[in-house]
Amino acid sequence: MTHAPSAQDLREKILYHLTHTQGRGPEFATVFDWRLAVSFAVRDLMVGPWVDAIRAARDQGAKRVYYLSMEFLIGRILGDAIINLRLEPAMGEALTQLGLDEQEILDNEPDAALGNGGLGRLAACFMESLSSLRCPAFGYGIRYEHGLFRQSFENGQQVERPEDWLNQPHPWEFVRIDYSYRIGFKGHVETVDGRAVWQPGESVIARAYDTPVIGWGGDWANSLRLWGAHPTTLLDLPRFNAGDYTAAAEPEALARTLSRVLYPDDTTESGKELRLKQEYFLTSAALQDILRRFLAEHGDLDLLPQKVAIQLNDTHPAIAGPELIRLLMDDHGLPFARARDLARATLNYTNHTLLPEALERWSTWLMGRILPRHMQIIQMIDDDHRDTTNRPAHVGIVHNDQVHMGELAFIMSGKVNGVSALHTDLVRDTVFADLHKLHPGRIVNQTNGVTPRRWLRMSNPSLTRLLDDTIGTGWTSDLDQLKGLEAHADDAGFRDSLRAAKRANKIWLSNGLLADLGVKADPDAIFDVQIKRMHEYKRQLLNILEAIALWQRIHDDPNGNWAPRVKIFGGKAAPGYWLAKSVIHLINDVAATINSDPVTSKFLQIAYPSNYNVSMAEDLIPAADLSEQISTAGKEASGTGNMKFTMNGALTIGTLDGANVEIRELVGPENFFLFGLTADEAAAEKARHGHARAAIEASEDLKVALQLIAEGRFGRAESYYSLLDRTWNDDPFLVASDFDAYFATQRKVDRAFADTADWDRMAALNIARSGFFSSDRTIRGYMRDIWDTQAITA
Ligand code: 26W
Repeated sequence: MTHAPSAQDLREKILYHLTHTQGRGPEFATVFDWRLAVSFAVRDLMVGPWVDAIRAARDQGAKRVYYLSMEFLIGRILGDAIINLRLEPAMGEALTQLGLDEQEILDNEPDAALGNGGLGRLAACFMESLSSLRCPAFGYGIRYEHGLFRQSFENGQQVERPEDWLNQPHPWEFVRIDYSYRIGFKGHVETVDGRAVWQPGESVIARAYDTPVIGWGGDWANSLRLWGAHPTTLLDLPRFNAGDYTAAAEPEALARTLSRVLYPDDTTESGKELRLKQEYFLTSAALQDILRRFLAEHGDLDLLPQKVAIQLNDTHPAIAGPELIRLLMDDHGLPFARARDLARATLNYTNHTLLPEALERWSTWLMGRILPRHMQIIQMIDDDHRDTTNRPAHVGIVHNDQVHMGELAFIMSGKVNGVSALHTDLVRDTVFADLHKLHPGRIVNQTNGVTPRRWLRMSNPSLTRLLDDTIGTGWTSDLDQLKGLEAHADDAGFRDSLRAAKRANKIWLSNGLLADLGVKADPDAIFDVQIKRMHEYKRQLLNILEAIALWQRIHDDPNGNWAPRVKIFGGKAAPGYWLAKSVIHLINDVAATINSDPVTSKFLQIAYPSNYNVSMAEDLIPAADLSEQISTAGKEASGTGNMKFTMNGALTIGTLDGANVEIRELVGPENFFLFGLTADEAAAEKARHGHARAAIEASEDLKVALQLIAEGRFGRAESYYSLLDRTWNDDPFLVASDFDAYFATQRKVDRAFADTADWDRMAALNIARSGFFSSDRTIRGYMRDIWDTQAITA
């Protein structure tokens, strides 16, 4: 960016927008008015680099990256834009001069919660890194009117309410009515002079809404293009005039359902017709827009793979294979084989989960009804793959009247990647073992990463100041520079400053927990944090059972030298996932009993703030001492929260799962609290009949904890009979088998935390060695190994 505006400049720009955009005088302005005025002032500084970036990419005929995702878990935008435009400290000064509280202004912005969890947040981190690396790219998603539901607790149980971030003006988007595409559904396919012609039975308009994504340094911005659904006909006037008002509005209502709400499931495919229509709505609009831009710059379709790289964020946009072939064959007259090769050389697919219930399969009946032409093309792709490879009979896309979207995405992609080293090995050895044998070089690994701008510089100013003072600011765009901290890990002064930075965050959080939840969180206690979606494989149950066992131990020896601990949980359960919801209920019931227990309350407190989201993560992670990454080995594809905690100086207690393996390798096994079965051992244990009961019988602590629940010490025992029954008789995620190891490791954490110098040294080394987990490194890997794209230097 040319020159960083001064506080004076910013104050004038803000007052300009308050008057001219908000139409308010300062004395009448609400926090909302000020927040909009500040946002427009900041946005003005983004549009220049944005327009320049689009122009530079076009003028240089640059290869573009297109990231197709059903989810972008963006969170708030204002704070991140201020950081990336390098507007601090001028913005802080300007707001103070205007008599405004910066945090209050920032907190007034609703989260853009257009995602469920890891996959959606990764997409948002990737967009920020693509801009920070000046890599020409577009993110394509859906402009859901309602993002992930708002969670509240009633009698300790999760209640969902619609989220409506758009019920107020949204300052960051630009509507692009000139970029609108017709999206067809249903109908039938005719053959006209030998070419297939699809006659859709119904259609909607996809309209583009663009949000600039500014990179670090503020001199490049890419577009996040979100599609909103609009009716082809606004109002059925004859019906309206006939007084049938609801029927008259039906076209509008029907169309808008396509972008009305985000599906809140993050591991179980819904199988719902509307979900398939949403996936096609996004994919077709994106591909039509990509081909329009490509053809505007390059006439020859054979150049497509040289100028376009498309990444499919899991199987959700996997219909892209058949859709691109349809557009190339039916609209551009290419023969199948050429269309197939061009599509395969352009498309790439990332797998984010091995959970069988998360792998999308659509019935051939539903696919044939909603997308008749695509069902034909899917069959052509499957037949062609059968005929051009000597694949075993059981391998393929269509079988048992279902279209397997993972296989379709694999077969139609140039590169397929997993999201951590362990996960990619498991992808090769399990879910895609047969296809891996047929296409040995296709699967590559790209271990996930997170953006250090939002997850360190923006959300942890106290640590950021210490880093800047100790090693300069270069780490923000080159995270490997954190390595420079190693030399300071043995310096008591540095360690004290590190502890002071963490303590400042803990005190801030402690005040919030007291005010909002009435929980007394002693800043000298271990802040032990588990924040992520509620799911059995993430084993929040193991964590709360350990809390109950510890509580009992303290009762057995109230004068023991117990390390004070505050357990903090955060996470939503998919509305239909009743078992995860009963774990939420249990955590809240256990908290109610333990927090008010006079014998133990000074040693153990449990806090579960509701409505965990990106903004809450930004508040909790900087204040954490201990990061809970305790999934059953082999189940968490990567994890990204684990990376955020590590670079914020929290130590990890975890299993050898997902990216935990690489975190432990890089920070040093001695600076990581490892426990539990490995992925292979877990698979063997799971196959062992009666493993649950045997493990429980062998663990006194666990048996007591389960007994206390069954006795109704935490709310009504009946609420947990099915949870207890499943744990005793099934325990599919080996909570019982890993319990004692986990309990013992937590006691190790207690002892380690007491040695403040050593703990701080370990924390310093975790930060110093977290450089690898920057999403800049990850994106450079995709650019090198998958997209073959370069950054635009000048
Ligand atoms: C069809 C329903 C559905 C929706 C979302 C199924 C599966 C998903 C996602 C793939 C679930 C998800 O978010 N996976 C997480 O992706 C992260 C980013 O790669 C990983 O770090 C997590 O380990 C993985 O669980």
